[in-house]
Amino acid sequence: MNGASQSAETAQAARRIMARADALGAISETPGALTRTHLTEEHRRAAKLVAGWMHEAGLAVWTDAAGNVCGRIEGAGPELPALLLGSHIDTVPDAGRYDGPLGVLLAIEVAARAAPGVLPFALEVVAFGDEEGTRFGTALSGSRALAGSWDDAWWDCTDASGISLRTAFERFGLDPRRLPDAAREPKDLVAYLEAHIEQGPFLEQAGQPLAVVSSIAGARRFALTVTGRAGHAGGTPYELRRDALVGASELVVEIERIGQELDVIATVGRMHAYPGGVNVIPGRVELSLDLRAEFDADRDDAWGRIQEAADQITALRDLEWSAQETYRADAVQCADWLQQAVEEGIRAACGDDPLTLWSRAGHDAMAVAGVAEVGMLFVRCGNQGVSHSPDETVSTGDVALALDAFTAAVRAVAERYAARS
Ligand code: HGY
Ligand code: MN
Ligand code: MN
Repeated sequence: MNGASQSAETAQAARRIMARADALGAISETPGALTRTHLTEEHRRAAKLVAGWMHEAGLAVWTDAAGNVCGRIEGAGPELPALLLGSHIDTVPDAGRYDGPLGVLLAIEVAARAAPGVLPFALEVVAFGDEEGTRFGTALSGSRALAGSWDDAWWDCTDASGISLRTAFERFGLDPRRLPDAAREPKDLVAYLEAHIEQGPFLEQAGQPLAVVSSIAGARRFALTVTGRAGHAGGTPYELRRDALVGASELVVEIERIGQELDVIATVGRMHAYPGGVNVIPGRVELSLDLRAEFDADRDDAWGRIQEAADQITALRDLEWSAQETYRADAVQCADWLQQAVEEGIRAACGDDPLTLWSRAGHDAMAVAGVAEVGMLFVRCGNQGVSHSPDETVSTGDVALALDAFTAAVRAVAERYAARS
């Protein structure tokens, strides 16, 4: 493993990473915006590009039974457990081009630097196909398959056009019956390291390029429904209205107030009023709720307060409300020894002591933690840390530092692992 001494090579590799992020960013199912979702033809094209780059880096490449693209170089002996590096290549709608792909591209460059037969473990790279869950609502499904925590209920999830995950799997050329083959054994994995953009403003505010990640916030997501009575916009006096949209709107503002009071991150990302006529009082509103916090207990306290608020608001307005939990992933701690290795890597690349941040965003590392210890490296986002937006940005200089830090972190993991063995 060569480190920061080859800054010319690092700078060239960083430019290659940025060019490849642009190439992936051009593969989209929505003209004029970047949207690339699970098991689409765009996913297939992106996976093919990534597989080719893994091959160029000298990795043996395959697609696992869940559609994740995988690559491997052997260590200093046959069939050694693998240190897994990776992230995802799917996106949210109208996404930025670095959320996910940057981690995959950094991992490929680190693997390309690792001479086969030298490390005390094999080195694997994985490009997960469904971290966001945009198409089927099945967040982390690719990494959950690898971790052996796949939920068979997902097979019947459908996309906006009614295609089930099962059908999409088969059309993609995958056999749902073989899905369990994607699961890895703990004995076959040393650990998992993921490099990812911060998706927040803290590194930019601190003037730092990289950070160690201490933990990943647990998230709970709900589909809420507020029900009133549809009516004529002209003929219905206020005192007879049971307006679901006004009630839902009052709840949305209260959700934000509770989140701020309890220091919990609460977001309503989607809200639809039905029947949707401009001259009809909405009789039903469906809205999403995404709740996260550094500690699960705080997140769950906020959910309790939000339920009380919904009861009060709907009672006063003669409305009803209901909730269905659609996603839950509890907070994950990054292993101390991996945090130390990432910290050592950042110090080797940047010189000074790095920041340590907890991740407000969810990551595949949350799922992989079910089968291996995990560590993460954050890379500064520009534009006040904006992400899940085409304004998402990173600098080539920070990517170069991230590559040297990630390389040195893998070397530090190898030293610690060899000392344990
Ligand atoms: O929602 C998240 O935090 C991640 O980007 N999927
Ligand atoms: Mn994301
Ligand atoms: Mn991501």
